[in-house]
Amino acid sequence: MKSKSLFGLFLGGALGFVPLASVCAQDFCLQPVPQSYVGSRDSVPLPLRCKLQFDALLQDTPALRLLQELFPVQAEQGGMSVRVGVKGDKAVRKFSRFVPDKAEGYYLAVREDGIVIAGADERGVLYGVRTLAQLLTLGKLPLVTITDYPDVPYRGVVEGFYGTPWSHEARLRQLEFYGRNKMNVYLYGPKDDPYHSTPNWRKPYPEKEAAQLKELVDKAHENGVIFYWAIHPGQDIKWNDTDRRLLLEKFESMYRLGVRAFAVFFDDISGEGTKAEKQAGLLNFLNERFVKAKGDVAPLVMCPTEYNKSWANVEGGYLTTLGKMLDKDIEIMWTGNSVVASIDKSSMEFINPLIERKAYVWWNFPVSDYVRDHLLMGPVYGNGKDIGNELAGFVSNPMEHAEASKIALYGVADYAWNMEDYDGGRSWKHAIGDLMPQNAEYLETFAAHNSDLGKNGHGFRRDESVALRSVLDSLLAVCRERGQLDELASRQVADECDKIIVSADMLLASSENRALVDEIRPWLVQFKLLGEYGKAVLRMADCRTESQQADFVSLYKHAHALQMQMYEVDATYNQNPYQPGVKTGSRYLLPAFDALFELSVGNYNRTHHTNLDERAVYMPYSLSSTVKQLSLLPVRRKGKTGEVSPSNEVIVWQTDGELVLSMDYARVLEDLVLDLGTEQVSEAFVLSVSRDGIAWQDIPLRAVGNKTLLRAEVKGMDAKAVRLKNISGTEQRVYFKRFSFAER
Ligand code: 14T
Repeated sequence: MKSKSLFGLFLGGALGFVPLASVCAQDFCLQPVPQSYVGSRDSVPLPLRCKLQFDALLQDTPALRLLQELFPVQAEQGGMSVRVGVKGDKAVRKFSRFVPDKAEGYYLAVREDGIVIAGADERGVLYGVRTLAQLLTLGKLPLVTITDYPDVPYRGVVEGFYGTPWSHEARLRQLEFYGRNKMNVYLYGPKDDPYHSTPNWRKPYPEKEAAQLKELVDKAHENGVIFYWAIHPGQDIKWNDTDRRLLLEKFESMYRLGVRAFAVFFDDISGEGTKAEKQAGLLNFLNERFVKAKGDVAPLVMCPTEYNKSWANVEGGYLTTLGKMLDKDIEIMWTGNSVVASIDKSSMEFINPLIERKAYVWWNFPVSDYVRDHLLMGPVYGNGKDIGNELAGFVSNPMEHAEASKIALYGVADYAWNMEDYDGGRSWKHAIGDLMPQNAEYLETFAAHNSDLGKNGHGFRRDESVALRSVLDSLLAVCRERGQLDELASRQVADECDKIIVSADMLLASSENRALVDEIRPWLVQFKLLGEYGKAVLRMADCRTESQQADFVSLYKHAHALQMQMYEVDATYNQNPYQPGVKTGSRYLLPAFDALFELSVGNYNRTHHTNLDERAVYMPYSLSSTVKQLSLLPVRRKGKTGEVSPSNEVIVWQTDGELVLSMDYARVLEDLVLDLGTEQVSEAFVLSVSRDGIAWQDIPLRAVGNKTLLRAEVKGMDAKAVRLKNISGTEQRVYFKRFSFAER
């Protein structure tokens, strides 16, 4: 089917067929890109009336309802004939041999005398109609033959992040979006829904929540999306008959709401719940007693406790046991080589043999629950395009910002449908055009500079500001060498700053996609300030002549005022307890502007023997650690308090491993608290303070209340550095929930 494209396209060119590229140009693209598209230059006027021909079984299906929406006026005579059906149906029997022999595949032909849509199954028919709907948005209907099917059987989204769950309205919009983009799965598993997880997984939903879930189930069905309801019972499950029964009852209550697909998540738990034999026993029980017994329930999906290679203890046998014991029709999720990772051939070759089936990939992108001050709005890239055959499913874990996540989700839909033809940059542009057609140019500018995650515990980074990066580099290089601005580079950066300001204003004022603008508003405000700051520092760096030098101090003050406003936005909005604040352009733009600021002030100070503060970012604390997982954690400061950003990973802390927080000069401490999530900390670890960074004094740790929070008696001490060290002589497994301190 693939090789046709090239051959068919070249040959087609001579015969008047147009290649795929022309149906996927700037302005129009079938989404997701079909496997095979053969078109001619000819088209017919959009049919106003049509004569629908279908078998009775199609009567009450989403495919037919959509078709009736597309052609509201039906005609017995004179209209265009539209034949539609599942392979084998009478209406499309003549076309059986053209239908791809793949689940959810379809054959769509538009001819002068009529349209044919023949699906391999019911969802295939719906997808054929979806593709036709896209063609109908063109001014004329092109004469085409499309043969299409997905590379990955299950494609979609797992709402599995920590943080504020999506709103009901956001979910309804998502389900429509998945339908339009041929995604067939939505796994409902928000970590902060108490009825999904501990403490309330055993209880049925209250009435209001239940009614909303039912509405979601119906919406999913109408859009050809399988609504998976997931449960996360592992933190306190008892491996006994009572909990088995309670699980069955909960599933029954969800079944009554219309749910016909279930998942069980065992991620991010510790203790009894993590045992492979017990998990497999329970899942097989549910498979037999519920899924099989009902007969109309989709295959079970489970998320294992060791859900990525870096946590997989192969000798320990957890995954092998699941692979052997779990019924073969139960899907097993997998995030790749680490929690957040690109998925490639070798990652699939590692996991599939272990679990004796194709892994169902849970891709942790664009989830931002560990970098909540950033927006991840860049393209989807980095996953292998040769793994279509190794996957049972590919689902994306998104941001708590539902609309903003759609850029990445559009890319995931495109990728999982047709990997070989996937082009991340192209898909990204089309996603933006789909979200805000009238403001695409502005949204693109915003998204281009809001892609990276910043420094984070998972070490996962994304490209950002791609088009401007080399310009910024040369601007800085020339400025460092010659103390002046490269004119061309400076003009390009100034132009981009103008675009940034205009984009922020246009988006802030736009009502084209209010839900999106509401989600990203603080970042838009910050973005505009960033553009203004960029222009201000360019003017500072441009002050060469004597007369201009007189202006320098006022330009300096303006840049400083903008720095303060950016600090204010960062300290005011999005104040979640994990990564509070609002970061934008943080990978290249802001650092480049800060560097330019510092260079200019330095130059000025030297020539004028002045003492203006050269620091663009005032960050008195820095962190170093011999514990690998801690060494990447960012440190932040707000007012007089500082903290190391918490991690939700289990930290493997080797003996003698230490974490050192250093300050620019000795400061008087007021308080210091830490929480490693366990109670044995005071024996295994020692906290020390140093006033010079050389000699250390050990400080006792005392429990605060009866929890795992500890306080160090540091009040009034001079500290240039604080150190936490594992002195137990053995490896410690702890959490890193809190490490914060206050200065006097
Ligand atoms: F189930 C998994 F596949 C998974 O990825 N679980 C969580 C997920 O809910 C979360 O959104 C995602 C990104 O933070 O990563 C997992 O959460 C973690 C990751 C950790 F490294 C929870 C604890 C961790 F230590």
